[in-house]
Amino acid sequence: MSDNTPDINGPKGISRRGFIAGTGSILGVAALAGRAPAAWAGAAPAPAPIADGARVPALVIGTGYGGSVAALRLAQAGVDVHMIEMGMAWDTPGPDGKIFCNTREPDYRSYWLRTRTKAPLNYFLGFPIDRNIPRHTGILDAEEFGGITVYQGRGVGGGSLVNGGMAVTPKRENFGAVLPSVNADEMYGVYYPRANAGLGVGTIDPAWFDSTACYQYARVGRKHAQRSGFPFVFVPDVYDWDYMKQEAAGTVTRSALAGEILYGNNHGKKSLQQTYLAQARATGRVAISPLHKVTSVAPAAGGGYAVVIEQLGTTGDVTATKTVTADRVFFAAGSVGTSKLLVMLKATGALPNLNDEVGRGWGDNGNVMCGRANHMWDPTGALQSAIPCCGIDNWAAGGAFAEVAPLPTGIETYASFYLSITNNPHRARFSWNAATGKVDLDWQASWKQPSIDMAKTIFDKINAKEGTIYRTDLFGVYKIWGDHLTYHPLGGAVLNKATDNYGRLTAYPGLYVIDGSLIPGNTSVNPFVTITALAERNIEKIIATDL
Ligand code: FAE
Repeated sequence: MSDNTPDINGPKGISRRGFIAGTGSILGVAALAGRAPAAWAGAAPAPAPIADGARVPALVIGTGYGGSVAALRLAQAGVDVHMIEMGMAWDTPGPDGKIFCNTREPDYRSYWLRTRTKAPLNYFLGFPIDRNIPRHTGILDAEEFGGITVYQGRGVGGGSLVNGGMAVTPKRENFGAVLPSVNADEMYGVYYPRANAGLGVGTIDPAWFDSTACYQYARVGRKHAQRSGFPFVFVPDVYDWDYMKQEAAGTVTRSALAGEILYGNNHGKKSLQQTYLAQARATGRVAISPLHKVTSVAPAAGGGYAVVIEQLGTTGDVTATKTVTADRVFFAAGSVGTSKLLVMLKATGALPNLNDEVGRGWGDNGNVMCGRANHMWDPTGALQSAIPCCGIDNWAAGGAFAEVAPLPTGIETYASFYLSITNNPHRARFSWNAATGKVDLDWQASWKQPSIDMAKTIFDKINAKEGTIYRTDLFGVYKIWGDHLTYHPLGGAVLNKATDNYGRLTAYPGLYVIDGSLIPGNTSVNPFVTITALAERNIEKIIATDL
């Protein structure tokens, strides 16, 4: 078993205070499997989740990057923290002995409360590949708004459970546009290095890259980029590169090389469960309630904030409603989760004094996908590591940074596949819809056109040079662009606009935002290192001045 095997709640690791405080995920999987999961046999009973009527010094909504940084640093400063997470704990094997299911065989674990998968790449050779699944509190949420589907991770670890682990620090010359009100010297001198260290970021061994079969697709991507004169860059990742070498050598259980990624990696990836959250656990001051969803935050009569929480069963049913009181509340529910909560709380009168910037400034990080059809003499390989390791940088000249992404189908496809991050200027707004009782997002499908145009500055040129064409069979019947989605929601509670310059919701002392909703729509590269670094910066200030 690798060092990276999730052991977050193993018998040896349970702290006296209890780290994972929920049991719903365990019961749900046991019910489906028809037997008690092996990992829990002989383990100490799971501690009770947060109790109705509890009072806590700090409550963190969400267990993604922002929430994990906040919890760790608060705990290290001596503050007891309770984290509330709507998704499952992801610490218990299913009937197949694995915690996470494979991208090629999505099952009940794959999607958040859907009866049919909604794969980002939903066609192959022109045929739809989605399939029916049991409704379950699965790991990947494909949340649909009018003009865009937003993919997000659900569970203890947030997006780190489902993402590719690409850990990219933006180029310094681009930072002024990413976070205009933040001191770049401090970020590049202190907080980016701190975030990269905390996340366990590393880069592929270039010699191994040049020789391993599993990155043939990336070498083809490099060759094509360079022949068209584009800068090719290696991209750091949190995957354990030594573990991947052993996967290729056949000495350990395969994860990246077995197509695991979108619905979780059983080995090799250092998700937040292995990094920030493991460190938080070690303090003995952090508890987590999985399958608990925050639905309201409002000033409490005796000071602090009353937080209403729904406890969920694994079919999404509400099994209990609790009200707890927190001296401080950190909104870390992700760009969409935090924005939806704040917009709803302002509109419905729970937090009426939130300012009018709340809900604004949301962007998709300019995400757009496409594939290219290579010649038969240019195969990309049947064995493809699911973890991307390189990109094509045309940001300055064309407004696009393209990940050379895998198509880990297990067969030779002769396809090159890319996720581009582009400098799309459009920003959307979340607003409360009283008629439906839901929060809407006014993103328009047509707003992806600038992203397509920017991505074309790379791929039209490569196609012309190579004598190749776009694939038209990956997103529908004769559809070139995957322009219906984003993996990188950002904004909705923008720093220095909806909050002060450190994430404080100033109308309500003790309320903070500390996740991707602070970033105004684009980071020029993959976002989680910037989300982590900004959280490190902000929590340091908050601990120094507010506690
Ligand atoms: P996030 O990680 O989304 O955490 C928010 C947490 O809050 C989630 O666990 C939610 O379940 C939970 N939550 C939401 N609402 C509530 C509520 N009301 N009550 C309780 N809990 C709640 O937020 N980024 C990269 O930099 N590199 C990559 O390679 C990369 N690949 C990606 C691939 C995929 C398929 C996806 C979906 C995303 C990818 N991302 C990648 C994006 C990255 O995961 C994302 O920017 C971060 O996870 C956002 O971090 P936050 O802390 O903002």
